[in-house]
Amino acid sequence: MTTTADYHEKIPNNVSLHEDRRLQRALESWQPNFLHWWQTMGPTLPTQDVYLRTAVNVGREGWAQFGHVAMPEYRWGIFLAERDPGRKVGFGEHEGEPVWDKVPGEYRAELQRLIVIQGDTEPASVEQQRNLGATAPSLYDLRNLFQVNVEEGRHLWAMVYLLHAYFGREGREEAEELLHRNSGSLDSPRILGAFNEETPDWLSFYMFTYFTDRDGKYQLGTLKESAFDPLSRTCEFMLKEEAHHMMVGTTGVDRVVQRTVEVMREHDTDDVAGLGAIPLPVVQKYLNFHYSVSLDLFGGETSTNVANYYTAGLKGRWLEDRRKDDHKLTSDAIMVDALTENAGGELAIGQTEVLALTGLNTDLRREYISDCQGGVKRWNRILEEGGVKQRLTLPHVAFNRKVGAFAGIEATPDGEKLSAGEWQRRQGEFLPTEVDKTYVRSLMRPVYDRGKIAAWIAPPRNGINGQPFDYDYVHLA
Ligand code: BYC
Repeated sequence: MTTTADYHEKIPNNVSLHEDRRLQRALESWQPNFLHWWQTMGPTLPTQDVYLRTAVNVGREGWAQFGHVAMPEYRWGIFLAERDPGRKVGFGEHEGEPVWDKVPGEYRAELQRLIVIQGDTEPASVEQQRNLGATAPSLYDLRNLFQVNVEEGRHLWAMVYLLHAYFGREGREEAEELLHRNSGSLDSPRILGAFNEETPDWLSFYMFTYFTDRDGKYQLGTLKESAFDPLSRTCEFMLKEEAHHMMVGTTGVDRVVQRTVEVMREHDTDDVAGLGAIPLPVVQKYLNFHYSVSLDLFGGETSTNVANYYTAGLKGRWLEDRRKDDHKLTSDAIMVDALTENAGGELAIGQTEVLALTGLNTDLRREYISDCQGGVKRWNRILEEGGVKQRLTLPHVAFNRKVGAFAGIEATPDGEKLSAGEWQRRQGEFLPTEVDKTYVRSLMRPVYDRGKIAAWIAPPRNGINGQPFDYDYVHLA
């Protein structure tokens, strides 16, 4: 069982931090460094307060308390989901054994690596989004941005807690490094590619929260299966918060598409660029970019790392307990995307059979892809209901990949292989060009009046926590 949350401590928590003075002191000495990082690398727009959801405990009542909060005073806490005392390892060679409360020595390096990679993404996204407040399309959107930011900060706390509590001096050093690497830095970048890309405008932000936060959902879903119980419980609780981030992305793109359709119909034209809306081909190019860099986040199609993680019980599959197999996969096979030789001896986009264990990144990426289809279906429904004939699509898995089987080739969004020269000539058809980005940025002017919205996006259908759209979600400084 978890203890009741202690919200009066310097670091709110439900892990009985006060019972371990050394750990408490170590985390309390990391806290000012975190706050310094937040002040220097976090949101740049000065605010008095923001209508935020704060987790004060993990139960039904506790994890979503709403109120106006001055952001630097947000109570970033450490909250793990309730412990299930009978929980057993669900897969791999330890299947059926009790889960672990401590880190087994033989898996220490691997677990630390997984936690560091997860932890590295959280502050990275805050850094990527730090300037967006200056161009928010409404107070509602501004509040959602800050909600996402403070919760990514809390997710960093979640990983830092694990590093401090279970990985000794090395863990403490890694926790420091999480504040020293920075998104896009040439000297010390963030670990994964997508987290070094810019998020310079709100269309990028919605695409990021739809596609890249959704990678978070799937990666956290596999770490929730972990035999290392504190990691599992942390991820379970993080997933609750993650749902809101994806809602921001899903409905954000909904609203962009909605507004574009309205302007297309009003003026009876597809060419809405001069009319203050975002043309559908530009939306498609942004989608192509964010989807393809997010596919890279799943690693290679085949990976011995992932096979080892699974066999050891460190990282499971998405919804492991619903899989109808032996949960060991030692004699199973899976088809994965690959470059194969065609009859003429040329490399072609194809598939190949590999051991199911080494294909686990592919298995997870496929779950993710089918989830992503849901958004495209939804956006296309808006197009259909608006009476326009264009449709959005997810590009082919080989398109614009920098990691895995297709990293060395170029392909169109339809999956047609291109030579390097053709790619150079044609990539502006598929990915946002400087002209597209400049146009989108030109639309990004802040709208900070209550109940008002920028002209390139439709208002949301619902406000936050039952409040109306014209609520005072943010008080600017
Ligand atoms: N960029 O064996 P492979 C989130 C490296 S998002 C750069 O295929 P593996 C969030 C890889 O490290 C979720 N490098 O990799 C979202 C390896 O290096 P080494 C984040 C990459 O281990 C929005 C080599 O290439 N959580 O929470 O099977 C906002 C060979 O690769 C990349 C996690 O990812 C890349 N994209 O799979 C806020 C969970 N991909 O060992 C938050 C933890 C691979 O040769 N991480 N490499 O030096 C993992 O599960 C795995 O490490 C990965 C990679 C899925 C990332």
